[in-house]
Amino acid sequence: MSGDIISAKAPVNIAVIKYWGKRDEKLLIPLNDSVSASFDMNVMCAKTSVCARPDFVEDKFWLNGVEQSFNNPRLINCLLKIKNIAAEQQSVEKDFLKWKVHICSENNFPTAAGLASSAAGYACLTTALAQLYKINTDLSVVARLGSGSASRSIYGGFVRWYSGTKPDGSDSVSKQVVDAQYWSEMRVLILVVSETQKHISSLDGMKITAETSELIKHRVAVSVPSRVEKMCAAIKQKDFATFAELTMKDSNEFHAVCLSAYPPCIYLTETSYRIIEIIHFYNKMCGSPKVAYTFDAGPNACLYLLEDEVPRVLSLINYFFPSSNKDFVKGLPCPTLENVDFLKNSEKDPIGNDLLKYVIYTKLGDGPIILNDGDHLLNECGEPM
Ligand code: 2P0
Repeated sequence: MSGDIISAKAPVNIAVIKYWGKRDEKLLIPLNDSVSASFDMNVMCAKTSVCARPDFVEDKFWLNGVEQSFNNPRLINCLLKIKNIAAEQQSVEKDFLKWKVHICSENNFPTAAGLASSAAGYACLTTALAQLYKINTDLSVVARLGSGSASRSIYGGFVRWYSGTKPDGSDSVSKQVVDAQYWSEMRVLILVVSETQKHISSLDGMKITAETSELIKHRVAVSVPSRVEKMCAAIKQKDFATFAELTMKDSNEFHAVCLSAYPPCIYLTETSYRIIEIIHFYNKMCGSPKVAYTFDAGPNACLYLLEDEVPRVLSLINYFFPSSNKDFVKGLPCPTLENVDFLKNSEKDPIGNDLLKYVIYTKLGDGPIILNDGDHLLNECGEPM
């Protein structure tokens, strides 16, 4: 057995039905089911290389070019789980399991953008390690041990993560609802807002909310179960109006629940609220929902819309949030913008200059893949390139 290097890449996902709250903090088992879409890896992805060798003296981990402590329980849990499965399945020789590993990961999108990188990162790490140790198992369960939302980045397209009922989390798995090609017109605009505020981490926010909020009980028992079923049906029927309404209602309820924690978890900013108003104004003008917003544990908006709406919605954003950034729209090629005469008659003024840093334009994409030789982040000695 040689010290082969295995490399993988995995997608970012943004939920349309949010995960918030754990029923097991160590096993990262959620209180409720959630639904997300995985995005095109050509625009945003995590990449990871792994290698095990007899001459490595310790386990090592580099993230975005900086060596990190390996003393991270989530990282260790993922690695141990994979080694235990490999031992059970006798997929590699016993000695191989004793060799130390080197792990090198990077994201191709700025962490400063405040976008969840742990989901793509742990899905990628799990995919690469599973290949290294030649195991055959449901990787959504292993990725979940690194970060809950990573469970969903194991698949492309729309994905449902089931909370499950078993205490050991073995039925808290993700499954694909439809692949990325099924609703190929779906597009995504991520509006990265300029102001940075120090906010509570998802880990702490979920804990405070689960412990102190009365509203989360209603969300978990009543709202989410029926909304998840309606959401999966809307996706399968490509019913955009229903999809959009459910997405916005779930985002709003999630932030209301966060605000009902004590002390409250405040993630939205003035700019976030202005975005919400603009989208409702636009949808009302169109006569039906054409764009859906959703916000994670931070102020950035993620807009879901169909391809033919992109030029008009980008024009709308340009009008309300004028930017001095020459590279304002990143990702997929920016379409020619449309004139905004429809806004000039509406007596709505621009909101303010440079309130958005930039916009990432992307679409749905496939699940993780193993990369070819020549695409590694580790050199032949198992050190970062
Ligand atoms: C989600 N978020 O469904 C929700 C919505 C943020 C808001 O999953 O502690 O990094 O690693 O399980 O997955 C972010 O939380 O938390 C998240 P852990 P995670 O995408």
